[in-house]
Amino acid sequence: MKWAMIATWRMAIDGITEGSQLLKEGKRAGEAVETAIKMVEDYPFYKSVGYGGLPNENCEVELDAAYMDGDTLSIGAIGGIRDFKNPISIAKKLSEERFNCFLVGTGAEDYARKNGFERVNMLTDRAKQYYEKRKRETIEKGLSPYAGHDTVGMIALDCNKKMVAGTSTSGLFMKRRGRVGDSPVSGSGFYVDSEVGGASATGLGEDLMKGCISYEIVRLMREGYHPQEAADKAVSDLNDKLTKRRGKSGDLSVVCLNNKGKFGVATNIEGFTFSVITEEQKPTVYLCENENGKTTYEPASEEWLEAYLKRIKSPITFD
Ligand code: SD4
Repeated sequence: MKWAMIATWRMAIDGITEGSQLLKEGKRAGEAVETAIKMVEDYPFYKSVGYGGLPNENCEVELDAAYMDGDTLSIGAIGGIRDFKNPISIAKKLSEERFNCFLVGTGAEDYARKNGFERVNMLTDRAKQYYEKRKRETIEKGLSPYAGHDTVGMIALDCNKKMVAGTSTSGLFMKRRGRVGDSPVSGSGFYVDSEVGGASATGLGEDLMKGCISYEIVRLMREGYHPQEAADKAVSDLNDKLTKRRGKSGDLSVVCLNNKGKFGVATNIEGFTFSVITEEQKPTVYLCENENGKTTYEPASEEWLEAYLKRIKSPITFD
């Protein structure tokens, strides 16, 4: 196995298909991850990443992203950045810094401006409509504002055996201003070490961070666990721990890849999907199920994929 890419959710499939072209040409994992995540960030109908991402409770889009190089262990991350087009590229650039490589809010924006990153209003009319709708529902029906969230988290392995991880998200819909989740936090939203493998998470950041879940998966793989066993163990251990000590666990879903190109996934929810491509496997979206701490998955059907596209583009209705 020479190269591979895996990412959370269906939304990453076009990105990893494009990114894998670069890997096939012998390009680096970092370029593949940046290219792939930028595609997710730029697509206006993915409402939890980049342009079109859902706003915070003040109707401001605040974005988190991270990039990690599995050879050098360099990390770049940003939290709560507003109105820059491609958070993943800013995070990648920050990973070149010896100091000050994790910046938040106005500091991250100053850095992005000074380094020539493109400024764009990231709030779309559609995201604003979702906001108005949710605000009304929250007031009228008492719904929890914290619903709807999906981070793109990705791991790539290139032909030089280099591994890279990247994440990008608008975080929780209706989050407090300044709230940062797990996605830009090393060990929680992502971790990668080319000597072992990498992992990335999606779900409720507040709970994913309680278990440093991505680091835990890489640690288990280093101990000899197959990626699938490592993913299942990390998710079910954290799920059980949170349930025992706090009465419940939030959504926890992960993808991981080792440096041999073998992957694993795990989830404690219904409906988790992931996208994968390897030298031996064409780009595929899988739907996951979890029973008694074991995750299984099967390829999404054509009907499912069509219904997905229809759903994400359908008009927002107010009842
Ligand atoms: C966060 N983990 O900000 C992110 C959101 C997410 O699927 O991944 N949702 O907490």
